[in-house]
Amino acid sequence: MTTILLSLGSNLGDRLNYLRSAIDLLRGSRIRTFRCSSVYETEPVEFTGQPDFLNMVVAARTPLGPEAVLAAGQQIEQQLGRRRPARARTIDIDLLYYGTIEVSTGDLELPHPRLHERRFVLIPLHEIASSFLDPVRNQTVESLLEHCPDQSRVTEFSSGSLEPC
Ligand code: PH2
Ligand code: MG
Ligand code: MG
Repeated sequence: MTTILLSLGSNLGDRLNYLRSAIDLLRGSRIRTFRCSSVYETEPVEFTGQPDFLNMVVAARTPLGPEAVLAAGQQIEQQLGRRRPARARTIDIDLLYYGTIEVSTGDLELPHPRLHERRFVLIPLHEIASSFLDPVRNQTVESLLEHCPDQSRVTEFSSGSLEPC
């Protein structure tokens, strides 16, 4: 079993319900969530002219390898009606960390290469894993957040965990 951290985001339709459904479906694919951050409403980063996102981070344990986690996430995105390449999405599931492993292949880069530049990731991540040590940047999440240059708006949308967590 490996502990993983995932970032979830939605900016289309019933956003809160898509987050909730994604957690349910993860649990049904051998990705057992055990800790969820609060839900945050966040200004789109890089994508301008898009609706606001709801974002959260979840910690899970899984027997699956990193490629299988990625595939499970993509399957859930499809099940929840995500249409590529549109930028607005019902659900986006990104693998931030798979334990402390470092991977760099075509599809998979771990830790996630841009997480330290994104407040919409770091703020919920900090809520549930502030002392986690990023193996590549050799800094805790706490320190990554402190040094993050991003100033985009991130506000608490609902405190406490979503139902299935
Ligand atoms: N995801 C992106 C790009 N920009 N901005 C916010 N606020 N939240 C996201 O989840 C997000 C984004 C790429 O997946
Ligand atoms: Mg993403
Ligand atoms: Mg993604």
